[in-house]
Amino acid sequence: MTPTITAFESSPDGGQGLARDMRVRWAFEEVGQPYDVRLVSFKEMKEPAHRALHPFGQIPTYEEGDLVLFESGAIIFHIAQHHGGLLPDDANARARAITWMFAALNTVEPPIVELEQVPYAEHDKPWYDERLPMIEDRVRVRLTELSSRLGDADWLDGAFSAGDLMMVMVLRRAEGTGLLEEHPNLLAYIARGEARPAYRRAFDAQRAVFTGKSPMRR
Ligand code: GTB
Repeated sequence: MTPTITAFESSPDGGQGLARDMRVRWAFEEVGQPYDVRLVSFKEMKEPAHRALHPFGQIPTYEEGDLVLFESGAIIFHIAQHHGGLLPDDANARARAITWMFAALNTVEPPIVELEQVPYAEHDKPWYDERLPMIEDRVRVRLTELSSRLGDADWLDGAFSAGDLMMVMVLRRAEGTGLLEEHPNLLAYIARGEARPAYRRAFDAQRAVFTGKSPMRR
């Protein structure tokens, strides 16, 4: 059965591939699993039919027969567990790749998302001028630590894995902050991810939604 995911009908990023359906699309492409996409508007996301799939009224969701999932991390973990290509066979290497998925989502992504949100959510607040550099420093610390661990390796732990897929997507959300440029190895790491054919196919598919050329628009 072909799984169906949800994505923004009109992504605020204008097709830059920053919304979280992109990482799920990339995972599908890496393992060679065809998928369908149901596009939802902001209004539809908050309606009962969508909330039955996603309690927080967000995208992405995943439907396959009776199974409904939400949370991009859980969806990608599910895909990786049921197909080869995203998690190593060796048990310890597999556990480490999963650890990197969690690290991307729980340790690296939160300060990056906060840095993205503070300028538009708090720019008119009296604390803004003090808070912004604090958040920037939090991101800087995490990027410095990650850069130090990656060193001159291609991927975080041996071969490319779901941990790298997640980390590359999380790092992409820091584009435009100027902070990634402090770490040429992280820029090269992102570029390696983006150069993968599976990434390109996923990117083009989400971009086609924005340009109105998607064959999967319903
Ligand atoms: N933890 C959840 C997951 O990983 O799946 C988070 C899901 C989530 O934040 N979904 C967002 C959403 O549905 C879209 S991806 N937002 C609508 C809402 O909450 O009402 C986040 C996102 C949105 C926009 C951009 N952008 O424009 O650059 C980037 C990322």
